[in-house]
Amino acid sequence: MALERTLILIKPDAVQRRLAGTILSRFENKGLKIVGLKLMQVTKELSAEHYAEHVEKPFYPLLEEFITSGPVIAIAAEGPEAISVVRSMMGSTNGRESAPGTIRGDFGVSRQMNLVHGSDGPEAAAREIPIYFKPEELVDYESSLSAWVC
Ligand code: RTP
Ligand code: MG
Repeated sequence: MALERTLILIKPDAVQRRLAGTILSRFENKGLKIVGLKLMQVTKELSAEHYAEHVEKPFYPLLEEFITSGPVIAIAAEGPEAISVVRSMMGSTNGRESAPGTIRGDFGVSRQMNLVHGSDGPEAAAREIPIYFKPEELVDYESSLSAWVC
């Protein structure tokens, strides 16, 4: 059981829809530990760095427009196999196809405005967390809950 860190973004649609607390609660209730958190505006440059794998794709201009359209909440979260745990809690990309019980399945019907991002593997997490957080913005602390949820 690997202790992992992953990057979560609460995307602009979720912030605008006042769903940020609801979404953050799901991750907290699951037992993940918040080690970094900030409200921030994604710039075009940051979007291109984060979504480097998609920059040449036909949907990228709309993705850029969406992800820069308002603030996001960036979260670095830690827990056992946190990367796959977060991905499964998010659901699949398109809200219409995403299973009920997942965040995207419960709160959205859009393929693009899908509320949340999560790193899709260990390499992505290692690349993405430093895009959003300086080392000193990640907080190491003991959590007694870990004894009960890990
Ligand atoms: P994410 O990277 O944001 O966690 O989402 P994902 O892995 O589920 O989906 P991905 O394929 O990486 O796509 C990144 C984001 O681009 C938007 N998108 N639009 N065809 C389209 O119009 C389209 N496809 C993807 C979504 O916002 C998606 O989350
Ligand atoms: Mg992705």
